[in-house]
Amino acid sequence: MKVTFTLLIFLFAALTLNAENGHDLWLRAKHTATVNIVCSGKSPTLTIAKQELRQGWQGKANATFVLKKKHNKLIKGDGYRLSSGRIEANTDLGILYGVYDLLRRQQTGEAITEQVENPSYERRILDHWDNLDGTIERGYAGRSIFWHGKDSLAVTEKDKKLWQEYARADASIGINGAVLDNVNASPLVLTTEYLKRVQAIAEVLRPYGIKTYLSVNFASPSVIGGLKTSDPLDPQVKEWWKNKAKEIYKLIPDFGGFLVKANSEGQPGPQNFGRTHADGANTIADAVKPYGGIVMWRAFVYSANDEDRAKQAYNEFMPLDGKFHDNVIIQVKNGPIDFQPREPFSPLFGAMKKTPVMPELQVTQEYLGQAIHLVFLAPMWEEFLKSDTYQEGKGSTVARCTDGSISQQKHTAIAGVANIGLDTNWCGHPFAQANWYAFGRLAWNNQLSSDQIADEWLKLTFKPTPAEDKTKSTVLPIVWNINFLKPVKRMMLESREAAVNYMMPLGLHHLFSANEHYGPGPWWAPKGVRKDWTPPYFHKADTLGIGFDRTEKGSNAVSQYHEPLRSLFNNVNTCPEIYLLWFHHLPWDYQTKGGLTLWDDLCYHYQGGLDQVRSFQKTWDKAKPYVDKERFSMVQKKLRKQCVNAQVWKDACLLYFQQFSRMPIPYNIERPVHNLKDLIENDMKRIR
Ligand code: BDP
Repeated sequence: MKVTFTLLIFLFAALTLNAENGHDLWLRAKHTATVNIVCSGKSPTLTIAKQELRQGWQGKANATFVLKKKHNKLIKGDGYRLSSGRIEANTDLGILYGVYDLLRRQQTGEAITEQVENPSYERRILDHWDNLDGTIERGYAGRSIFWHGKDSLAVTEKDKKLWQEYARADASIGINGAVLDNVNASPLVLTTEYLKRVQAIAEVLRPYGIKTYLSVNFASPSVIGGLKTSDPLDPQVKEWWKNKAKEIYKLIPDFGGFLVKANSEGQPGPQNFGRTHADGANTIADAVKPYGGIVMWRAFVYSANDEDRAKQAYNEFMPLDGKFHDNVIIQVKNGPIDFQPREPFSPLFGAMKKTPVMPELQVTQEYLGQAIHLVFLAPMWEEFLKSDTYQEGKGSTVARCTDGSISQQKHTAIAGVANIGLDTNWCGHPFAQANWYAFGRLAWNNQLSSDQIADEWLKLTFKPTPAEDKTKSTVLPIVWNINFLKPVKRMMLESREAAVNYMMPLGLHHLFSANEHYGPGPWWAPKGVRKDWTPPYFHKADTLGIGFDRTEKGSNAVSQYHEPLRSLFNNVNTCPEIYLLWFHHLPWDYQTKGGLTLWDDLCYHYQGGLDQVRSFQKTWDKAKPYVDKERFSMVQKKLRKQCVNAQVWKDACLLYFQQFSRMPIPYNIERPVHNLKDLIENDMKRIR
């Protein structure tokens, strides 16, 4: 009996050993050939570079490859020059990045021509919204990899192993910074016991070129420092920040700096003391300046007043342009509201001319199906980065307004809110890993296309067929099965538009129920909740029509955009239809470009989104022969749920809006399968 039991355990262990759990991300062990590395330098980073090259080499067997630190004017920051036999860089980290690029090219079959690769942004940062108790705000992949609560501040070997794997994954795609705690920051993170843990994390991240940053609570001087005030102009407060910075830099000499959410959603800030955002940012920035640190000051601010929420950040920050010290960067979310499935770019991009501005993207899919829906975000970020602000004439894209190509900037940066947790596969959904990957790749090169990123990720993440021949000394050329690659890539590239279609097409936004931001709740407006947190504030549906009037006749948010955008958005005939109901309140029978009524067009979009998800299910089922069974079935299950959800979204929105439009759902569209009353009641139950 005992023997059989042991045997069973053994068999189980043997089976699970080979089970694909997704933990290896896009960094999979592969068959390699030997390579002779010539590298005279020595450093922890170079040791990693050599080891990676040895472990991952897919070129000719016994080839010689040179890694060389050499000053080259064409190479910027941690950029590098790559050729078939050599990587040159100004820094050790540049060499490591070159190695990862080379290995990626070898594995995906991309050409290795002689080229210089420079990063678009100096700082490429993941913001972890991790709380010190181990929970993660808007995290959908388990608890924090950094924090486990006050009673487990001691650093374990397990912690360190995971941090190292995390650092390696980040470095392999060019990420060079991590904010370790939530923007809704606990003052405790600045106490010595927590800083010690930050130090330990920084030590593991350092050889991979990743700097640590912290989100800080503006009231820290009074809350943990015992001061009477946190007024940024108070000499004692200034002194407190200086001493705190000194303490941090002693522990972490390469500490990156602070991220601050101030006077936003109830967080304390300089306005509590009658001071401006600039006063607040400058005091903290001065404290880290002697050590080369920066302050990323968030522009995500809005109050519950009568002003259109979409206008408030611009109104508050534009008058402060030029008043920030030179190590402050204003961190602005891609859109003027809040990481919606689709928003036009925030008008602050390009408009602040004397202050550097950095984009904040959200990798975690708070508003895009969380870790359940398959939504590849690169197309959304590409759309954003390529948006023309016209601030300095045609071609002033958001990318160029933020990466220093339009105006000289001392610092450039981009941040992404991470989707990483303790789940074995890091991100919850196997395809959510692609969003982490895409963020890193775009931060490195903001001109990359979504197509290329999806292509790379698929090739690195799933095994090629046919299998490699392990008996040969040279690695066989990899042949990608087009029956897998093409349709799955197409699914990824369509997935964001699909989500827009079944959630909030034609410029609709923020139709989510409650604070979960997952399911639909166009009706959701409980008593006592701030108006600008409820969907009716955003869709403004009534019997006359639907949409938020942001034209000159409405909130005039259009005026915050540079011409010709201002006029383009203001005029319903020229406003791009993807932003139609973002900028206009229109009658239900308004004729859209395709000659449909607005109501019919909405119906077709919702149905279209649902149909797209169904087609993704088919695509994925057909991919079965090419994918390991674990990830295959996980994605299959999640797609089923996504499909059920898309149906709920369609039914909820159409049945709710139909009460106002009083028009029939076109007869060639599937009938709803839910009742509005049930949807609303279930929604309310779930919230309670
Ligand atoms: C919203 C999130 C909230 C964040 C906030 C922020 O719902 O949890 O704290 O943004 O970015 O998207 O500060």
